[in-house]
Amino acid sequence: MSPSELVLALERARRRTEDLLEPLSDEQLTRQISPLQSPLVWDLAHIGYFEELWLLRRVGGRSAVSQEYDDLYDAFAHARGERGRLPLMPPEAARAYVLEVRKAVLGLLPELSFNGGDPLLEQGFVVGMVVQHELQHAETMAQTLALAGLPAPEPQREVTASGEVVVPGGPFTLGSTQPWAYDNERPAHLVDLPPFRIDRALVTNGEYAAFVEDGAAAPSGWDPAARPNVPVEHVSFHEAEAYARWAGKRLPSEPEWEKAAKTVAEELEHMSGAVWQWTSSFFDAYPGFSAFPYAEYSEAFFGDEYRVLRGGSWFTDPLVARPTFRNWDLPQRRQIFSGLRCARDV
Ligand code: AVJ
Ligand code: FE
Repeated sequence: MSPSELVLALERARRRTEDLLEPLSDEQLTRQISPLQSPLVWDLAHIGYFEELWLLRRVGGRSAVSQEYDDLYDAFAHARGERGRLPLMPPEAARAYVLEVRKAVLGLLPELSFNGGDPLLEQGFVVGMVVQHELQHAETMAQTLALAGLPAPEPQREVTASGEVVVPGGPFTLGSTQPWAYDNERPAHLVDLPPFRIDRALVTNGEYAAFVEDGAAAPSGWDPAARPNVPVEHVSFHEAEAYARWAGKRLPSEPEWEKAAKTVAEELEHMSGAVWQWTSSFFDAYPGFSAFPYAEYSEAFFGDEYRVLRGGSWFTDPLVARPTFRNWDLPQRRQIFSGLRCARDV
């Protein structure tokens, strides 16, 4: 990526943040809308804080704008549901802060060398990390708005495909070697899978309605009368797994999902751009993993608590929604834009 492409990526992420927040009142920005989500003004200032920390302080060697931000805007210092009680910057100050940081970053970028052997800078990695961080928080804010009953407009995405694709057995490369891939996508390595079948289509509201009528709980905020041919959204891992079992199928494992995305993508509908797709896999390290550049992005969440989602939602930016990108959440969570695609053994 050239320096001007880095600037364009930073600006694209910022536009998505601003598009979401611009119409909102100070009350909407500062309110603790849900215990599962931060107040929106926290996400905004945290976006600026992350950019300041990595680009201005770590890379640029600048001193901190405010020592207090290391506590207030560190994601590990306070639970999401408690952030509304912190002495956060009010919206106007948060807007001024993110703008101040961005102006300094745009001044710094031309001074940096992106091919001088520093792994943080190599091919713009740290800028890509800041861009993807902002885009991911924009999606988190879109989830918060949906919980507040102020959802961002979703594009139409009717399910039209049906049937299954057989993915032949054999080895494929799991993971990424791309310069902006996260540590959890590395190292790329060969995985040998037995053959499996995967559905061409996502599970729709109409299909899920039949499962609900059969006695299952309805996803929160889910309107069975609305758009039966649209992918079901806001289902938890437990619900997704139960649906697949009820349908005589199962969830794909994470390697199965990625193998399908890398080998039969053109036969499958909505691999990204509709809903995140639950897999049966726990979020864990690939063999040979090493945390880079900080353990709190991925490593802190490895283990048997979090399940992996793949693909990307209608909100997810293409800079994030690559076939190797790994998302994760707790199995009971359904505030994310999550649905499912079924698989089964051959
Ligand atoms: C990858 C979406 C699970 O939101 O917790 C944002 C992304 N990491 N700031 C999250 C993230 C640090 C992360 N997810
Ligand atoms: Fe963050």
